[in-house]
Amino acid sequence: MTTVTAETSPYRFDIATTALLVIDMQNDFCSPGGYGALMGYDVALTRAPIEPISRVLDAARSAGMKVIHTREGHRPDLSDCPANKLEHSKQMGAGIGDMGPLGRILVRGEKGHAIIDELQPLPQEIVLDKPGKGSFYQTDLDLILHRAGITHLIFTGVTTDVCVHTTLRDANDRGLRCLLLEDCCGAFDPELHAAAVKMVKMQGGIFGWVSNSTEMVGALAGTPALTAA
Ligand code: C5J
Repeated sequence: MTTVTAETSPYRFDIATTALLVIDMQNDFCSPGGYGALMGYDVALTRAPIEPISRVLDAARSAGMKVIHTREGHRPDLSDCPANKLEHSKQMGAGIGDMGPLGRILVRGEKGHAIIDELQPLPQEIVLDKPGKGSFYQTDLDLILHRAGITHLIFTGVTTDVCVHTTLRDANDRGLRCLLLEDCCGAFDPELHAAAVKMVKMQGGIFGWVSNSTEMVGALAGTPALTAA
């Protein structure tokens, strides 16, 4: 059992039944010329978590923890892109499927859709493609977690208020014990990042626990590594 100092109480987990989620650290959200930047947002805000995530990833990999990366995006024919989402993106001047500096916006296989170079998945790590904000919606995440016996999820990625929060709330409803690492998440509006973090902690931790990369790396450093059976 590993314990991390967290709000609103210590977070206790076993490496074998815990997964690290790295949500949507894609060029479309984190790089100049991507979807977020084309909507007019500052990607410095979504790049801020790269270094802390990288440290947590290293520690989680060394400990033998399961790592799952997600990517938001759509099929090239946009047949899995709901009309409301498409319309909204066009209103924002960054139409899904339109050509941008990083290829077609939020389309699978394009440079913008790819995970940023700094956080590239290892070959054995799961990469989950999702059409929505939540990572459970129209994906096999639930099946993957059940099959692996995962009961605890550690949340990192972007954006705190949208894809991270939607996934965390859904995971909480499914009975998973969720820990958000606040410096490992970022949003296009710092106030919304702070509010999203605060929401997790309301009512004594209504959606889960909140900690940070330093506490998590420290906790993992003191935990014997899980070796493959
Ligand atoms: C958004 C996401 N913000 N990954 N997607 O549109 O949070």
